Amino acid sequence: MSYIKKTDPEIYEYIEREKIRQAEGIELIPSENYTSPAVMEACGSILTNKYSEGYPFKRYYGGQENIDHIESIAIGRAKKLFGADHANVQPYSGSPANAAIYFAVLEFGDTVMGLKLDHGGHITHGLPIAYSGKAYNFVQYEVDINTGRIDMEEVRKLAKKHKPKLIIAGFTAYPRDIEWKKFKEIADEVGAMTMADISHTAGLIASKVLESPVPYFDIIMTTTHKTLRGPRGAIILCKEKFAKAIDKAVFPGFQGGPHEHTIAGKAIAFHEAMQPEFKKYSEQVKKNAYHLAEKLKEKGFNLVSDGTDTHLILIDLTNKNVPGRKAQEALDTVGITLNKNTIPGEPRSPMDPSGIRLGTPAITTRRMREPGMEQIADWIDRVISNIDNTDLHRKIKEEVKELCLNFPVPGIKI
Ligand code: DSN
Repeated sequence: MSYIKKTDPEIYEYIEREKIRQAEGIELIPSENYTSPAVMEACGSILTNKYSEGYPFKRYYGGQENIDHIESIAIGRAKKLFGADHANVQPYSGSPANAAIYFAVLEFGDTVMGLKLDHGGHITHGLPIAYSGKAYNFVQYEVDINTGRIDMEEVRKLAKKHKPKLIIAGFTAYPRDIEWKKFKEIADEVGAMTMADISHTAGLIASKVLESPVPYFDIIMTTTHKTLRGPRGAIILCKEKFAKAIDKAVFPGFQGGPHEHTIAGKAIAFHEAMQPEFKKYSEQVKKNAYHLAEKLKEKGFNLVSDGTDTHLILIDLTNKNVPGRKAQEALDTVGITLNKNTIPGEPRSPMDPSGIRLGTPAITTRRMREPGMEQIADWIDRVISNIDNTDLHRKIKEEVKELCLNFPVPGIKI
């Protein structure tokens, strides 16, 4: 950071502070992780200087003799990691990737099915005020309020009624396994295409800790920075018959020049994810989430769907009489970061919902194990049970810091 320190001390100061926040606090936001120093080197490399509109060996600018190889390696590794026919590694992030997929296979106004946002879906899966919801006719399915799980018979009924052209599965706040094969069967019954958004679980799927949609689904996308632990970005995978349409939709349909420094970071992350160590990591992410969920339940927390099959836990705080925002803010003060979240059938507002969402990808990267999960459940319980006790919060902050210093964050030395 010596150059930043000299050139821009103001920004340097905030990066330093953020470094300390990351090292001394517990990161439970389920969509966050600590990427490796190798990935960060690529993202901060001279590759950021280069324009490379087009695809490997078919570009609109000169000087591509290195970039073409980097992007080809990234494509080859993405295909191998997920067993896909085709990969596009250029999407800047999840939302542009999803918009490009719609642009590739739909006409504006076409009917699409996606999970409703407050039931665990994503803004790009048809939220009425978002681009997806405005450009396409989204029919939103829901989870069963009583079980917190997707009722596949309801999905089938809706599909038969609305005859969507595309069915989306894969979610942002759904703690349970997804029945990919059943989604595909329903799609086949109504002649719909299938799209999986595996942004949250891609690392667990790549490690075969969760089932993959790749054998069944037409198009699969994922961000690369969550359980996959790569740089901030996304990729699209698809069956060969969609390859041309997807590539055309990403560039020039939706994006201009690809970010080759990030693409190099993606290639490195895919290589890391193919190592035996990453499989062990993914297994532990799932074990930690299960253990944390069980400990939270013992302390009287109501979990949506009563548990988790993944890295993610959604708590309904209604019985604790503490709204999600207040819980998030109090936990922030002790150095435990998570996010307030809507619960299925949310009676409150998205800015102050009934729940909180947490997960284990980042703490597992720090090598925390089951005893750490017990400690974290205990802190969450003490903070939420004593929501206004700032003296206790100060004491817990010190305990959190002490534990964190025994579990270094990759790439952070303090
Ligand atoms: N923002 C991501 C998440 O937190 O799940 C989804 O885009």
